Amino acid sequence: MTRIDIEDMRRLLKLYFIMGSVNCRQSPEDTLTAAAAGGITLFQFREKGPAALKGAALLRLGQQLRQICRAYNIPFIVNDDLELAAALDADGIHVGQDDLPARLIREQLGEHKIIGVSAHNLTEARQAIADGADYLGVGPVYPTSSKNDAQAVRGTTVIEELRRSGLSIPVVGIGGITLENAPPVIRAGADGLSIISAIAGAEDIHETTRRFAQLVTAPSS
Ligand code: TZP
Ligand code: MG
Repeated sequence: MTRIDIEDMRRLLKLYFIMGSVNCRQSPEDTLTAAAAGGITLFQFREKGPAALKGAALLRLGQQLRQICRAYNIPFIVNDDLELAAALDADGIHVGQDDLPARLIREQLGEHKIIGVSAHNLTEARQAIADGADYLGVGPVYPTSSKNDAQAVRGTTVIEELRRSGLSIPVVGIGGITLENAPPVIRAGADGLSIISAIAGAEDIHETTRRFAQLVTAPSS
């Protein structure tokens, strides 16, 4: 099997929902179901932090979320953990700069799995591309409280810089993105939005997701 097509990857990134149990106000299953019905295009299971599930409970939740993604035909990405990704038959994995290099993951997973890498500058972006990343997560665009060790806020400058430098790899903006501040992220050259709290913490997840979906498909965005 071959690498994901670059235009298919761009489409999947349009509304990329990320979460784990700690991010949810309702049950993770209900949260994901509402977001899936509202129009997310990709999902990442990111179970992090001191209260994160482990062992059998982690696997059980992963299996349930995996199943919801299957039902809605939404590809399922696992954050960091190759073993968990394999156990859940994930469609791909997302890694940060402190995780296993994308090159080694590509060697292990083969061509057909999606590999995403977090990049904070042009150097990291070029390295990830050379290593075989299918997409980059670039941020934090805005202040975020969903990641303890987040790097400095970049605004949209890194995304603009990547595009100015001629890098055409699919890019998703991440960090503090809301319905109000999302449009500049797309205008800067991102293919989509990556969101935790504005969806997982929303009063009405389905409606909020629907609005995000409208925003990323609107001709003016
Ligand atoms: N990486 C950079 S910022 C961030 C991650 C995982 C957290 C994004 O969460 P939120 O709640 O959408 O700001
Ligand atoms: Mg990581």
